Amino acid sequence: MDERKKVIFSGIQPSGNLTLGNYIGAIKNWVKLQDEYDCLFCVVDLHAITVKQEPKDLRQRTLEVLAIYIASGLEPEKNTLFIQSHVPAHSEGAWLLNCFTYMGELGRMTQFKDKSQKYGESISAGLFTYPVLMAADILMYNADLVPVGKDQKQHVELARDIAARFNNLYSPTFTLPEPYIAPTGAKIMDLQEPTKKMSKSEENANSYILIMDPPEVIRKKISRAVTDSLGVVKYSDEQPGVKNLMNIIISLTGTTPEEIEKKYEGRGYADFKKDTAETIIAELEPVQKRVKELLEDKTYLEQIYKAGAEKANYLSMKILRKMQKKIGFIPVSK
Ligand code: AQP
Repeated sequence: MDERKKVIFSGIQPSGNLTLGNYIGAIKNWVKLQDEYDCLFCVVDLHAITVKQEPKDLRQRTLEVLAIYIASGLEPEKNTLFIQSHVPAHSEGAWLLNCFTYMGELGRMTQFKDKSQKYGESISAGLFTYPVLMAADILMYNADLVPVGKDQKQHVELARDIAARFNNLYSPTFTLPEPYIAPTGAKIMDLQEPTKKMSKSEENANSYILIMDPPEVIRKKISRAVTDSLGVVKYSDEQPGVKNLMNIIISLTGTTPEEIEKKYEGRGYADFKKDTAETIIAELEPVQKRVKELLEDKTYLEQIYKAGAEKANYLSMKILRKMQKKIGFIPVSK
């Protein structure tokens, strides 16, 4: 019988301060998976530079993301927690995989289409090839499952196609990864435009809740969240703003849409919004406190990312070497 635990890989880019969308759609689900799977969680700093980053901010945010992982409940003893740029096989693997990926495939990626519209002429080639780097992240560990929000499903499917292509061309090398989309919180929406997803790089700060937002800011942002003029708390696609706030409560408390609808029957939106804000605050306050403590103990964080990189380097180099050999590169003699 195969005793090997299934492997999970996932990561978040330190391209901005993390939002409640990242927390609910990614980290909170990861925490639930850490006992059952062999997990690698990475701060994907190489991905972050596909758009312009201030070096000082990038450094600070990279450590903050690691601290958020730990503070949210990812145990360093159970998981491999590391920083992507500390493991060169990601970049090297991405180059090799680039040569097995078609331009047409990359051009069809929704995220690229969205972002290229946003950045126009000054779009980097990195943003175009970003899904190949993501494929390398996943394939360098032969990950079975990749927990992501709905927005990233297409990228995991591309990683699967690239893996299958390589396997068919040479011989079985990669496990074909599958996206793992959690049943709730798969897509938390923008508070101002609830038909688009909440994003950390959005310019309007009222559009998102940050994991590190203080309670008074959370209350203000939720009170300003766009709803509608119907005045009924109902879980309906016709009321995307209300539905989004309900989804936030559902993901954080495990309650059901019916229970929420019943609770606020005939009460309008004021109490509903107030309670939504308090639910978020109750969830985030302990995380924020722990993040601050961790950021004051840089030596501890360093220990974690060094140990994580050591393990990730060992695992990923084995697969990279295999790829190189199959492609026909001459191995370095021992
Ligand atoms: N709004 C969201 N709802 C649910 N899940 C979300 N994720 C992001 N936003 C939401 C999930 O968080 C993980 C990390 O995402 P990422 O930072 O690597 O990239 P992203 O998906 O591009 O996230 P952002 O916040 O929108 O970043 P920017 O603005 O830099 O592009 C992924 O699993 C993602 O699904």
